[in-house]
Amino acid sequence: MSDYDLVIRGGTLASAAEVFEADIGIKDGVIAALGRNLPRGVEEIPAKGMVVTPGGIDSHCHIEELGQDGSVQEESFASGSAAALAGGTTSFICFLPQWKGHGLADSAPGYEARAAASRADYSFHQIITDPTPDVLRRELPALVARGIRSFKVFLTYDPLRLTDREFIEVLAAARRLGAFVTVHCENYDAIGWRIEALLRAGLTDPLQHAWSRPPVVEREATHRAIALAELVDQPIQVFHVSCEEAAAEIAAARARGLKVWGETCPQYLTLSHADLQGADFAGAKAVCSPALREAGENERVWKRIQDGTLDVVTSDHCGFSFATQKKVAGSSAYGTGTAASRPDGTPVFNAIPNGVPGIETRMPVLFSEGVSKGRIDLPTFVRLTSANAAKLFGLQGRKGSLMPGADADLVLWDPDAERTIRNAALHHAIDYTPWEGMAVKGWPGTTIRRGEVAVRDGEVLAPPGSGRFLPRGPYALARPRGVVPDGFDAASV
Ligand code: DUC
Ligand code: ZN
Ligand code: ZN
Repeated sequence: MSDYDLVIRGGTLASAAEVFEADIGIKDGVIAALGRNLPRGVEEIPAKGMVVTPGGIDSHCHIEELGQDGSVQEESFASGSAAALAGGTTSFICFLPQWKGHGLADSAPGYEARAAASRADYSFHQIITDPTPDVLRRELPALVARGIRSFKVFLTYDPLRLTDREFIEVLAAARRLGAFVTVHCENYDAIGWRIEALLRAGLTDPLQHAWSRPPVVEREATHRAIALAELVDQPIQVFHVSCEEAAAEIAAARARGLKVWGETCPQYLTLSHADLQGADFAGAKAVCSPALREAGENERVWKRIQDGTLDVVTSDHCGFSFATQKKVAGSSAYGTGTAASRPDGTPVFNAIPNGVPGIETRMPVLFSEGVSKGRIDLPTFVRLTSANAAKLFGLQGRKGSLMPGADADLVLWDPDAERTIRNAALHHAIDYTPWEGMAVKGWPGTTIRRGEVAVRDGEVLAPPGSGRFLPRGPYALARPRGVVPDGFDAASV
């Protein structure tokens, strides 16, 4: 009888630390051995000339979220996870909504059951919009006990944002529970003030979305989030850093020894104000928050990847189809909530739902723009797309690793494959991609999830419901430093 169910033979393996030639032996869904000339497996996949990386972890994506107004995001767990796997992502962390005025348990009923349709493995960050004493003292401990060990808070968006006091209460609850906090950093009042002035001036195009929330708005909120996390002594990750000004705040905090991390997304590495313009309202396709910046900013964000300040790249996949949502006045939690339309029926900039679809293109765009163009090496690519997310969110050892004992989540890349990104070939439910027509070098041909071939030559084989929920237990990185002002630990009383 063979030692292995599957052997990936002769690939160039890229881990978070090194690149080396070896076979991978897989047994019962986990990596059993790495080495040269492993004995034959029941199944064999030749990988000579291929680069083999851990399967991606997309630790920030919005899938099938249920709005308080009864709306359901178009991207379902079945379609979003097909897209994830086709792009090399084998696990993702999406969001459990909390509706304002509701507890956690009675928000978005049935959401976890919907997630069970996923083809990729998955976990949740709990969004907290209404941190009542019952949520903080009763519901959050129960949630953490179920393995949902990270929270997301917004410092902007009307139905979602927390005041500073509420944010502090969430940080303190996370500290007591050994949970991790992720933060959307933009200044709510500053954005509101700019929006009103832009509308008064008759400036309503998609580009004005960026004008309504310039980098200083993100920098201020990033600084404040870090300061409040320091006050409470709670580790945080700043989500979707779009500009040098915000990244510099994170670098300064890390230099002082604070437990602060920064994430960015392919849109902030490749797109700019130019993408917010164009005929037929095309700029709406690139409306997301934080907003895209002026062209030179992309390279400054790359520099913050290269110096390690930004150490995770996620998609922030948040799909709204162009024809049915972006182009039509309506309201979304991810907008400023007004539904005003212009004479031609297109919405004013602040009524365009915020978000871009990118769960499938995240890894190929980063591989091409990063590895193939020489901006980053393969181990950095692995850290950015899986290994660091595993560390930050309590999945280390299980996911994002090529070490024996880890789940056999693997991607076989043809590093020389040249493709043009076309929405028609993607698997998501959204009617466009902001990377339409982009030429990329390097493509994920085969994706293996827990030892099974989930995607072969672009064909998704993993059925809906084959993904597993990933409960997350306590881990060192989420522990506080033990440094509080005046030695008084206000969170513990
Ligand atoms: N930003 C987006 O663009 N969409 C979803 C949420 C967010 O913060
Ligand atoms: Zn956000
Ligand atoms: Zn998001």
